[in-house]
Amino acid sequence: MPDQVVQKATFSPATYDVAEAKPNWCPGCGDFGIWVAVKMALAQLQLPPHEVVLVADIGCSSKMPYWVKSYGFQGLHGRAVPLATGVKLANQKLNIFIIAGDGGAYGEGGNHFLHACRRNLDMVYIIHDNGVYGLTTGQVAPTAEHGFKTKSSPEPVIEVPFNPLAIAISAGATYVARGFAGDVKHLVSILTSAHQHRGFAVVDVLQPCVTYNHLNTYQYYFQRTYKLDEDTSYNVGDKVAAFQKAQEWGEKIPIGLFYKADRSLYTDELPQVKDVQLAHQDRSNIDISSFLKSFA
Ligand SMILES: Cc1ncc(C[n+]2csc(CCOP(=O)(O)OP(=O)(O)O)c2C)c(N)n1
Ligand code: SF4
Ligand SMILES: [Mg+2]
Repeated sequence: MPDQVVQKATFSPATYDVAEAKPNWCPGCGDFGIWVAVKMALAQLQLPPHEVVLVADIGCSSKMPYWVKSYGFQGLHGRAVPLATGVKLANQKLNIFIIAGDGGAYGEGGNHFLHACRRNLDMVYIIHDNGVYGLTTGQVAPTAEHGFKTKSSPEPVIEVPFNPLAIAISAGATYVARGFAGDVKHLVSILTSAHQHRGFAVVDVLQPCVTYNHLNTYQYYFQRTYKLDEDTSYNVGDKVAAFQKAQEWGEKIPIGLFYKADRSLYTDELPQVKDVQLAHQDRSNIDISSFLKSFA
């Protein structure tokens, strides 16, 4: 009998399709491009669906796990990071992608964002940056440009916009990038390298909301974005240069990898998990009754 050849499982973007359901985003929404890019990146990385967890926030963008065949978990608005932290601490073998909108990530979850950057767990944070609270019909989000008007804020925005990349770099994120939902191929390469990075990877994605944001349109970004990766003189290890680059916005908007650094993971040093992961620890003989009694 000839030797049996064990075929290695191969995954294509279709592996992650959910046959029963199709996304209900508005036609033309940038969320479609990001959804396709996520599935293409998972395939490129050859990640088995049962080893992937999409931990989502609340919002149009955060509906993505409904339409990706993998594990999915949706929490409260602004609270995807702590949920993902719990999942990662329990089982470091899982490949975690946090899916959130700019409102959840930088507004309601802004504090979690800062501390996740300095904590450095091994996961990818994908922020759908559309400048508005899409699901609740277009109120201004933290990245909305100065002077931007919406129906809920007819007076122009007074604040300067939140700068996610500069803040992530200053707060200690070890991988900081920007993609564009209208350039799926480029976004796939960012998401793939973000996952391959050992540490907390922040990927802010420029995402046109065709219904509520008539300023930051596809055309707006097509005219302005350029690829940082094509500038051979740019050094992704130079933190000061990355911070400076993150200030560039207007006539020209860089996309690509801004900053990358190596630092030990939170889980490398956390005594409870550094040798044996929580998911694989023996829980059969744990008696918590005296602990519970202490609350009586
Ligand atoms: C704690 C809490 N506050 C407010 C809401 C209402 N709410 C649901 S989605 C949303 C805005 C979502 O905007 P964003 O996070 O930018 O995602 P998008 O819809 O733009 O993708 C808000 C305010 C909520 N669900 N929970
Ligand atoms: S409201 Fe905006 S973000 Fe939400 S699905 Fe429609 S286009 Fe997309
Ligand atoms: Mg939004």
